[in-house]
Amino acid sequence: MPIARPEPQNARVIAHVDMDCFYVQVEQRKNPELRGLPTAVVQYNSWKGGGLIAVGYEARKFGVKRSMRGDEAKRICPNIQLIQVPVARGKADLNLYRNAGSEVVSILATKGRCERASIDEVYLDLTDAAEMMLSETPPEVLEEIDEEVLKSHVLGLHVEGNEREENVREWLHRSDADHQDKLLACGAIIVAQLRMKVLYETKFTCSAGIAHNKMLAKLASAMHKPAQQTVVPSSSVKDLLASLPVKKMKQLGGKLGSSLQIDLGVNTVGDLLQFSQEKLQEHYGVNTGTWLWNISRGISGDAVVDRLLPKSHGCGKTFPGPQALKTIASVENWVNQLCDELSERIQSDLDQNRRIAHTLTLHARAFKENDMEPHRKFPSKSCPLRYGTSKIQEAAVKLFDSGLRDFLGSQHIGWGITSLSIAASKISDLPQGTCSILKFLQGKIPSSTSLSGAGEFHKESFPLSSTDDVQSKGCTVMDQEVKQKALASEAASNDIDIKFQAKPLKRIGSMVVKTKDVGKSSILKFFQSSNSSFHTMNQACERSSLDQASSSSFPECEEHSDLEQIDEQVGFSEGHIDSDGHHNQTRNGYTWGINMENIDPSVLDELPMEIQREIQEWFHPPKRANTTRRGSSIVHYFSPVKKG
Ligand code: TTP
Repeated sequence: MPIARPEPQNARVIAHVDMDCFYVQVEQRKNPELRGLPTAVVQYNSWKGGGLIAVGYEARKFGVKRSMRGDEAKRICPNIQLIQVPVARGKADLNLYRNAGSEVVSILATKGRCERASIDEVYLDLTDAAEMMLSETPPEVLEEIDEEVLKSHVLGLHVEGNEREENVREWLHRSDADHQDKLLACGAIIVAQLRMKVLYETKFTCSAGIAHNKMLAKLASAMHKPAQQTVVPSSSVKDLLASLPVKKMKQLGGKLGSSLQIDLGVNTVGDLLQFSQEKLQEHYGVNTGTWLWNISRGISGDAVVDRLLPKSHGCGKTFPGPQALKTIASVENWVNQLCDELSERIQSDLDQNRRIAHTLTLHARAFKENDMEPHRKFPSKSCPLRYGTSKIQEAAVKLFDSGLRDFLGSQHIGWGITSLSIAASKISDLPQGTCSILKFLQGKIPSSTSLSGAGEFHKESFPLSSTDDVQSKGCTVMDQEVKQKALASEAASNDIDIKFQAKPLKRIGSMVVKTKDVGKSSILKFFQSSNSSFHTMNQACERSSLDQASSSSFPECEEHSDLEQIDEQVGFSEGHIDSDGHHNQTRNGYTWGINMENIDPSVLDELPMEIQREIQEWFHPPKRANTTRRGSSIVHYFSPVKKG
């Protein structure tokens, strides 16, 4: 359910940055010979050439779309390069893409609060950076403005042919603009520089929207792709929303949007303006009614949450058509494999980021033969999560059994499973150091939701709940101290200085100078020099915002196997990453007078993993002292996920 939040009083600058055809770019960086060629990434399964999950812009010119299968794509674009997603455990292995996304996040996070919203998109709150720039080096005093900034699309700005860049320059320079627009102008400069930094350091292009809230920034980032940015001045909000079909607005793609169309005859977000707040509240309740009233005016107070790490971990697999699983044994086999992967990922999150997931959830899609109740869906089930692969497997199988019982009800008929996914959510930071043991022993880490729980899977102490019961708890924040150090060192190591503190004109200029060797500062030029086809895609492939505004679901994705898909089902917000962090345990010299031999190993086994590890370390200190942080750059948080 959307939540109505008033806009804060102070003007904000929010950016939404979205990578362009992300998996394709990752594959093209891995194999540069693919650059400039029509390319798509396909699911590994070979039926009709596999399902396309990412399509490069060169291929889009031929009409290739994500909903197609490889064979069809080949028919309309015979030269298309179809790259298979890496496979592990018989399913897509997205680590390559997750890690690539993390590289980008580590750069974007250097300029303000950063919320990683999915594998390839982030929100940035650039208010402070923009305010600082405005007070020290406002755009109106800049003599030289980077070409990438001048290429910005400013909604509502009258542009004709070659005058565009000149008009954008004037808009940026306006001394009579209101404070909000001046901040947005600063935001446009900062974002252009961040995008260029991303390009030069990772070789990936991205597109961005810059506005005064998340909702508008997200709409704008999709309006001009690839490798472009769009600014939404407040004066253009009304026009933007007037023509935006309700279904394209985030949160309105489903039942609420349909109800607006059918019950109120509303087709565009702007159409909502004709209804009073009271009327909307009458129809949809106070919260949703207020939210609708707000969004029709472009009001959205959602804050950018400081989150560089995923809110949950998930993995899944689909079994289309004849591949449907029809026996308990085959389901168990797949549940075990998914749990194996999930266990590895949450363990890695624990080791590297000191974070614990508390809830395990299983989702499935199923059908019944000769179904008398076709409306009944396989219910999602969740329970407290205990660490250790076998424990997770055991719990997940029980969740499945419980779901199947509910799904079949009293009917004794054949069934099939067409998709399975499991997720670990409600992730929180681990308490620091050995005090976690004390807290655990004092019951401060609630054992009912802890890593071990009471050991046995009793229905009373380990209740199965439907997913509706699982509340999204919002973000988990990275260890602040570690993060600040990382940010500080990241800032210190910036090749491109984008602080705008001293010698402002030169700084802008210096960036141009520093990037000269790859073409005069424009991201598109970067590609022109190495790849001519990228140039033309600029015009050919502009998409309307409408394409993207509701693109957070993965409808045709056979096995996106990550959280967009799972979170959709659980009702969580988007977000999935795997990132390295750092595990820096302090042992406060406790010995507790315990001899390891005196501890019953089975008791030890039942303790949470991190406590087991602490105890192990008292008795068997690691050979290499682990008291310093692993690397000082934020990039170290996102080094590749360790493989089993
Ligand atoms: P998107 O950001 O939706 O799309 P994109 O980056 O490929 O292209 P665009 O330039 O239009 O933004 O998705 C990011 C990646 O997520 C995409 O490259 C592949 C993956 N993905 C799936 O695996 N399945 C899906 O259904 C979708 C939508 C994306």
